Amino acid sequence: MANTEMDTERALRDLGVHEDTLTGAEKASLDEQGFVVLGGMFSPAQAAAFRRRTEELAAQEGEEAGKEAQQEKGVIRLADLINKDPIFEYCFTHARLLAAARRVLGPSFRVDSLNARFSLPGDGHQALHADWGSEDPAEWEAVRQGRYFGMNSLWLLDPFTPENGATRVVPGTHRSGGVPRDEMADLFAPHPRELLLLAPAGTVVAFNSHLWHGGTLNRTGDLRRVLHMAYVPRHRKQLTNQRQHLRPETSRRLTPQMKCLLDV
Ligand SMILES: O=C(O)CCC(=O)C(=O)O
Repeated sequence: MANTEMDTERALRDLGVHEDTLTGAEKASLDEQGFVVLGGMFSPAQAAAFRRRTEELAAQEGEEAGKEAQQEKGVIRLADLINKDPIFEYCFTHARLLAAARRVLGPSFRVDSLNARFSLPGDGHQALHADWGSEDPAEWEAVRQGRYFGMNSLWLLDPFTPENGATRVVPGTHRSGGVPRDEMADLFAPHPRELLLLAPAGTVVAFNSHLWHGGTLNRTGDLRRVLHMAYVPRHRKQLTNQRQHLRPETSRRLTPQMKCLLDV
């Protein structure tokens, strides 16, 4: 059987995803708030290894860093991490994150992209936004009915503090079927219902791509580093076309389950 034909449910089962992989409270948080905070997802040693490797890549890629997907002023972005080191396989195969993706997207989804975003000191504030938009009113109606088109996650390589540019979220807005512009003249201003995600390194925050959110200003003298691990329904376009980007050395090391998740 070609790897792309492996049933996603089978791949998820093989990777340890079960009905009770997330607790009832975690599922309810994803459903109602649009995000869930998953503590202790990776160890301090793994956080240090992710920081080391992403910093090496940022130094190697220089001005080109992030170009495959997106660049942003005042921020270091890296893209296509899956092809840049086996260390990142851990991120797209983690059973608890996959269980969250299945909760939001149903059983048939694939990897969208794995990127990094480092807010530089004195920068990183973003407009409030969702990670999805469409010109098609029928798709907006689908969202209002609870059919979602993406799930993203923040992998905290540094703790999120009130000072270092923690991500802000507006709980429940994934269900609004609207955009921040409906409620705000200035998208960079605070939203009255926003909260800052404050958590230690090693935490992963999984969130519905329709949730209004954004990076905030890093007021410290240090980088604020996260990975963004995202999934989309299987029939939707990937931010990083995994078949086009797949390197021979990546292909050689991937298991059938990983190939299924990447859809390569
Ligand atoms: O890195 C963050 O804090 C959030 C980034 C984000 O929302 C984005 O780049 O779309």
